[in-house]
Amino acid sequence: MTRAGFAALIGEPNAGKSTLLNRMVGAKVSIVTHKVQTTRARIRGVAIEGESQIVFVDTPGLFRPRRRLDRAMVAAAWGGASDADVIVLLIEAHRGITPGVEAILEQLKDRGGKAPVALAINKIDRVQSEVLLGLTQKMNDRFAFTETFMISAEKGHGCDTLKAWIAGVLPEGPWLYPEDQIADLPLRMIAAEMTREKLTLRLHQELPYQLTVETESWEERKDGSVKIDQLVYVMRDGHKGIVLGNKGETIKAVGKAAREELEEFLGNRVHLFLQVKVRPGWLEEAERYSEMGLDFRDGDG
Ligand SMILES: Nc1nc2c(ncn2[C@@H]2O[C@H](COP(=O)(O)OP(=O)(O)OP(=O)(O)O)[C@@H](O)[C@H]2O)c(=O)[nH]1
Ligand SMILES: [Mg+2]
Repeated sequence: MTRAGFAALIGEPNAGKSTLLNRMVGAKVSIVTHKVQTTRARIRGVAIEGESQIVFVDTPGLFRPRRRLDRAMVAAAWGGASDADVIVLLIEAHRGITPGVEAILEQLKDRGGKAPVALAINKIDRVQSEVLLGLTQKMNDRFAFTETFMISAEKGHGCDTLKAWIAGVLPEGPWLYPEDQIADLPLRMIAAEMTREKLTLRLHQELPYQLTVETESWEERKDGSVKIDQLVYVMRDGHKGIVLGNKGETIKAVGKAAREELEEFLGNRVHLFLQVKVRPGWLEEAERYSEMGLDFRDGDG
């Protein structure tokens, strides 16, 4: 008897959803940074626990959207939750019940789906254990969670217990993916995300939110290596200069870091070519959204 289904990870930006997905899958499928709003679309990672196949759905953080991109991201996150067999709400132990968490709880109540909702208090490595009891109590007073877990997605504490619980509540049925598949995301998109992660880590302030990366071409060569061309879209000339850096040193460092990670992921040599393009209106272009795996129309209104 096998089980299979979707477990959506939701929460505020920076709660640790992507870190948890990667830990559950055992590979880096979703990019992680210390900045908010890193994940932009729904990213699926597949994990096996006993007879269960768990398809973890990493989602963009839930926050009050302003721009079209924000709205599309938040819609993708709630979409991930509504399709799921289990929902895991991540909150940060050291931040507690923020206004953002309150807002998510209100929406969870309104949406009233049938899927069990678990609470995962993440980053427990950052607090004294006394804090956790009170937080668990307060959260459960506000919402009828099926179960509460205390975890550190980064250090791994509590993650096995959470995984085993999810495996047990998934519906009975055949597995959804081949046994050896760990992600459901085109390689070209994974590659673009890796570059975007390196850019986000290196650039300051608002710039990472105003750029996007797309894989233009992917060519496997006879010697087994892969040639990848990517475009970095920015909104202004000034941004292009910042992304390139003095004598091109920033883009060079970004390209090197992304290439190394891609080589590890693919187990092949990679030749990565990055080009920066100024495109003032990219945030309003439907094609950019489909490249990101987002629905353009979700950004309307
Ligand atoms: N101390 C500590 N840091 C953590 C833990 N889990 C995640 N982090 C850090 O929190 C930051 C955000 O992690 P992400 O996994 O990108 O968070 P996210 O929820 O996916 O964020 P968005 O994609 O922006 O919504 C990163 O710097 C992580 O290293 C944890 O258990 N303990
Ligand atoms: Mg994320």
